[in-house]
Amino acid sequence: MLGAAAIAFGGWLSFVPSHAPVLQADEVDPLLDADDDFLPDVIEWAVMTNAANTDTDDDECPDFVEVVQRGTPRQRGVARTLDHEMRVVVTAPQPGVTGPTWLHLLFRFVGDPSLMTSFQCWISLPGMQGVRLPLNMLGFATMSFAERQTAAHGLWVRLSVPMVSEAMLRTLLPCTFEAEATIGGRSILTAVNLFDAQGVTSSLVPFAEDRLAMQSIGQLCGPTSSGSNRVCLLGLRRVGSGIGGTVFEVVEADCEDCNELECSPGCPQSVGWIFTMPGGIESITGG
Ligand SMILES: [Ca+2]
Ligand SMILES: [Ca+2]
Repeated sequence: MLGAAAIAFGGWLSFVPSHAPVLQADEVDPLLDADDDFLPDVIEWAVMTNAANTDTDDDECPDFVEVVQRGTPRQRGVARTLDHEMRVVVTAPQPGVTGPTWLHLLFRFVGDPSLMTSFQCWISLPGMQGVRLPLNMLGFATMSFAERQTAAHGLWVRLSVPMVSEAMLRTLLPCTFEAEATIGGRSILTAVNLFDAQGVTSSLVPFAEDRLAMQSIGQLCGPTSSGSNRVCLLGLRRVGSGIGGTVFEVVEADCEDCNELECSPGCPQSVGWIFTMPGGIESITGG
């Protein structure tokens, strides 16, 4: 049974399901949320929060809020203003595990979801600048919907949509998933750039004030691993802009131990790398 928020989305999302997904008893829930903080484990991997801690940096601002605000949930800091928020995240299963990639749309509403008066989500490719490819080219099936009303942090909504396998998604790389909405008069653009980083499908994730991390979208080892992850923290310099977005050069790349849940994928040699970011860096960091 879908809630009022899903009904409100019906006018904007063409892939609203007619029924909830059904899992077999012996299947592992691909959207398992071990710490019940409203972020499935697969998302926590991709955005580098701790799947066993609802507040990774222990600053009393929940992981979900910091993630949907496109903030830095691994760095303690002052919480951003309470406002409508939206973020898009793409995840993949562990390497070698059969299953779809997922597109996740995270929302935080301050008030009724009907405040959302426009919504669009599309894919951009560097070779087709300015063209918005429809999402249904990636074969959406039944999606998952969840909502949680909180006392202090608004109404949280998550739409998770299974897509093609990671192998098929890789044929599109590099690509960008973008979502644009107007909620309560606030215009929000959020994007996730996907790259092939030394054979690993990765995206750029806010990490610190002036650093983005290159993080794999699929969990590279099991959650019980005691290994640690080395991610590449990138310093970027804007070098231009065009119809396809803002062009950045990687001017610094530091290998850093990052997430207690992860193991080492190696660090890409990234300095000098130039790429285009549709929507600009604000689409990733929230401004
Ligand atoms: Ca979680
Ligand atoms: Ca926090």
